[in-house]
Amino acid sequence: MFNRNNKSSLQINRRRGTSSRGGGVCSPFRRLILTLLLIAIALTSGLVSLFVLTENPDESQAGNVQTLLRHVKDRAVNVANQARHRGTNTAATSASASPVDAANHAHHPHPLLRTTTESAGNAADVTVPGQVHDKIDLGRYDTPPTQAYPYPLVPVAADYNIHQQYTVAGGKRYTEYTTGGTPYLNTDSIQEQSDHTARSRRTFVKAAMQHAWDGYVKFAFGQDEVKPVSGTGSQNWGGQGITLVDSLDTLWLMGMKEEFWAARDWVRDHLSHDNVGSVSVFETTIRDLGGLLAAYDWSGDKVFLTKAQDLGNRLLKAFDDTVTGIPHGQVNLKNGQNGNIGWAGGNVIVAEFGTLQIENRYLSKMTGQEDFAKKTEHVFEILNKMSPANGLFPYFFRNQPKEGNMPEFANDKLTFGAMADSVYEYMLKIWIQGGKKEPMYREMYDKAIEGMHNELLQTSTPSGLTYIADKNSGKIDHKMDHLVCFMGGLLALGAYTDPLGLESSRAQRDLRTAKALTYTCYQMYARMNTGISAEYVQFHPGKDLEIGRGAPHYLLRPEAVESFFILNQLTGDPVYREWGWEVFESIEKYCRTKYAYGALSNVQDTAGKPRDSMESFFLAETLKYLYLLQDPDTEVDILNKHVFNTEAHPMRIFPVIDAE
Ligand code: DMJ
Repeated sequence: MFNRNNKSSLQINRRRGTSSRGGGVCSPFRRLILTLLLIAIALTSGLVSLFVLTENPDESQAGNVQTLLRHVKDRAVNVANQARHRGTNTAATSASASPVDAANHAHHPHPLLRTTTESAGNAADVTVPGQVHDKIDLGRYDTPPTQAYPYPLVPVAADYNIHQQYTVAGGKRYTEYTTGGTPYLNTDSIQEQSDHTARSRRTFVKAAMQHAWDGYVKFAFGQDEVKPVSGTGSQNWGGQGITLVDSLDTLWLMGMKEEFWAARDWVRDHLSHDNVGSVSVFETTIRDLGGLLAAYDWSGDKVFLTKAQDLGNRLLKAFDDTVTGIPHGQVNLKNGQNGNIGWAGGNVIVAEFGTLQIENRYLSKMTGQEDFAKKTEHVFEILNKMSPANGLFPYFFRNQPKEGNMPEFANDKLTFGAMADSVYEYMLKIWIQGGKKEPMYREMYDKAIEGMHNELLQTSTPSGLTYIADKNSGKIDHKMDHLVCFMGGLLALGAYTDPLGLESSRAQRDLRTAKALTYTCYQMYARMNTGISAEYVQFHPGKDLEIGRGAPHYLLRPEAVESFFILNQLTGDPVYREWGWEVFESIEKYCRTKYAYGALSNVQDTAGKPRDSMESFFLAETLKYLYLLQDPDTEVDILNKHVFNTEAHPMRIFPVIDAE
């Protein structure tokens, strides 16, 4: 018990320069005995640890043993010094006097001395650089969850009619995920239930693909898009068969092989870029070139590679006549003429010229033609030279400056949404594609993510939703595009591949942001009447998120379900499958048409009819991610084997290609 007398003796001791609470002043003799005792304890425990380490047959530990010996010695000296200076504070001092403790508080402790109960904060100090993480025990990285996963995981009956039966509840479901923690234990039995449920759900996603594909085949086979309401075709991409090429690997991954080979025959016999006029270099690269390359990577059919090489050479003309090495935004596939987009004020867009590299590097790797890789990699060398202190790039560049041969920034708008998004994605993914051997890309990524945390990351009120705002001329704009929702998945992938290790404070920060942001994206769906997200949302104090002005539409975009898939594959948390299933049910209910699926004009209008348009990325990305999310048996492995381009086309990474 703390009483008046204790208090006064504490005060007295402090005045006399000691920190002892109850013992009074020590005699010199007692102090000497205590000092000797402490040195003996420290040396004994040091020798025990040394014995344990030298028993380890691993020769590489020798240097670490020496380090440990140094720690033991230093610690013993410290303990003696502390005892000399502090008098009788024996209990507290001896409790922290072992060399194990000393090593845990040192800057680079021996990995053998790591404990399993370290918090995220001090875990940074025990990182082993270059560590590879396969499966992660979530409980180690957050406050360890104790509660079993509480939501029912029920398989869907084969005769379930989503279109008729689903009613979206609306609202703030799963709030315990708001801050990016790990609220529940994922046990073997929960995993089994989730997988079992997923296997029944994936058949419905595949049926959705079948429905959309059938409509395309029936009304628009070989054309760019099918109009899902009127059942007609359209050549709005210059006649590149964009839906067909963009869908190839989705057909493959869903096991729709007959449809895949029929589409391959069309590519072989009819796909030609001879008469395609001016196109977007970015869109054609990510959809058409990326689609062909992934189809080649999965099937091994050379038809796709030959067509891809021809297309790649036409696209390279975008690099002609530019002194900076930054390509033009548009190129005519027929005659090679190039130019920048008028509506961008004659500028080029960082998300466009910064999102060509995965495809072109793969093309070089498979054909041996080096200029695809060289020209597109050079773009990143320039970006690296121009990189601002915070690693964040404004989205407009002048690739034809009035003087000199360096590009210039043409505005000061920062965003992880439209016009900048995928340049950050490619910083990380190019590094992964190359086997993590080109540090410049990873460093650019880490710098940008640091900048994002410092300058753009926000929290809403009242719910505390995490979002990445835009910044215009130094001023925060509290909005977030649906496009930004890819960042949840990207941040998680960055954390799991962090060279500092997943346990480092940087990776833990990024993983937490990844999960929190993905919850916000889920809320962008859950809070709407249709259960579907708007194109962008705005955040207002006290009101969380509202539909952005003039943006109540949904274009069948994939970014939120992309993050659900990545987070589920990396963390194993079944919650992402639940969210993905809700989104899928909403799409079935509100976007399905007689012939395919259509965009929505207003996500709050439950009586609204889908529009007569379906972008190819709905088949290439949205349905693919929804399917993979519910496919426990997929061969896709984003941690060890594959990299997805920004249009969801997975290709093997280079070390895997080299090994096979
Ligand atoms: C797709 O073409 C790609 O995902 C791109 O990176 C962003 N926009 C669309 C999907 O929304």
